[in-house]
Amino acid sequence: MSTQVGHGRNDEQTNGATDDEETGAYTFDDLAVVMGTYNEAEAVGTVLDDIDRVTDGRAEVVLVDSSSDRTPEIARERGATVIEQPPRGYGEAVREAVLAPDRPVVVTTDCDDTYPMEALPTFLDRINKGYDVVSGDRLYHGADAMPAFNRFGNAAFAAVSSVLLGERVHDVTTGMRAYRRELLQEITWTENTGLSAELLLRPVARDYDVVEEPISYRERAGETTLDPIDGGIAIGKSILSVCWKEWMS
Ligand SMILES: Nc1nc2c(ncn2[C@@H]2O[C@H](COP(=O)(O)OP(=O)(O)O)[C@@H](O)[C@H]2O)c(=O)[nH]1
Ligand SMILES: [Mg+2]
Repeated sequence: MSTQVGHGRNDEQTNGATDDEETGAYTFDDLAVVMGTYNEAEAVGTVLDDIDRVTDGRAEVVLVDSSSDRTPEIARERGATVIEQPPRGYGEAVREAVLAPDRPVVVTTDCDDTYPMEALPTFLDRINKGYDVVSGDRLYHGADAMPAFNRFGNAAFAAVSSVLLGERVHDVTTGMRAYRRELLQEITWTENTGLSAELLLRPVARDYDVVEEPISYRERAGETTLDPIDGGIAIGKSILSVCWKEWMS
C-alpha cells in the first residue's frame, strides 16, 4: 500500500452512501459513528439527531460515556449504544469506542457539535475509493471558530508531524475521521490525550492509504473538557514518542 496524504477535494465523487448490492460498496448500514462523551448534555441531542438525519437512521452510534449529567439518558432515548467508563481521559474513552463496533467502517467525532455530520457521505465515499483513513482537516478552511491558541498549536503539531513522518499532514489532532475497522484492530494504540494524533500518525508511518478531507468546524456547544496547555504538552509528547517508536519498529 502506498501512503497518499493529500487533500481529496478534487477527486470525483460516487454515490457510495446509497449504492450497495451491485457494486459491493459500503453503505450507511456498514457505518458506526463513535465518540467519547463527558458531560455533553448540551450537545449530544443535536449531534445524534444530525447523524440520524444524514444517515437516515442507518448508522450505528456508540458512546463511551463518563458523564455525571444527562448525556447517557439523552443518547439512549435516541437509540445509541452507551458504554459506561469512569472518567479516565479522552483517549481511554475513544480507544474503547473505536474498538467496540463490528461494522467495517468506523467514524469518530467529538460530541460537542463542532464537526459537520453532513460530511459523513463524503467520508464513506473516500473509504469506498480505497482509502484506509479519511481525516477531517479543520485548518484548510481557516477554522475561525477555533480559539487562536488552539489553531496555532494545531498548525505547529501538523508541521512537526510532517517533518517527522516525511509526509505533509495538515491537521493531526482532528476528532473526525473515518477508518477501516481492520486497521483499528491491527494497530496497538497507546496514547491518551494524544490518541487523536496517534490514530493518524501510525497509519501514515505504516504506509496505509490516508487522505485528508477539508471540513468546516463550528464553535463548541458547552465547555471543553481539555485544558489547552496541559493537553497541548501531552499531545506534543505523544507525537514525539509515537514517531520515535514507529521509526524503531
Ligand atoms: N468518556 C470520556 N469522554 C471524554 C473524556 N474527556 C473528553 N471526552 C470527550 O471527548 C471529546 C473531545 O473532547 P473536547 O472537550 O471536545 O476536546 P477539544 O475538542 O480538544 O476541546 C468530547 O466528546 C468529550 O466529551 C473522558 O475522560 N471520558
Ligand atoms: Mg471538541
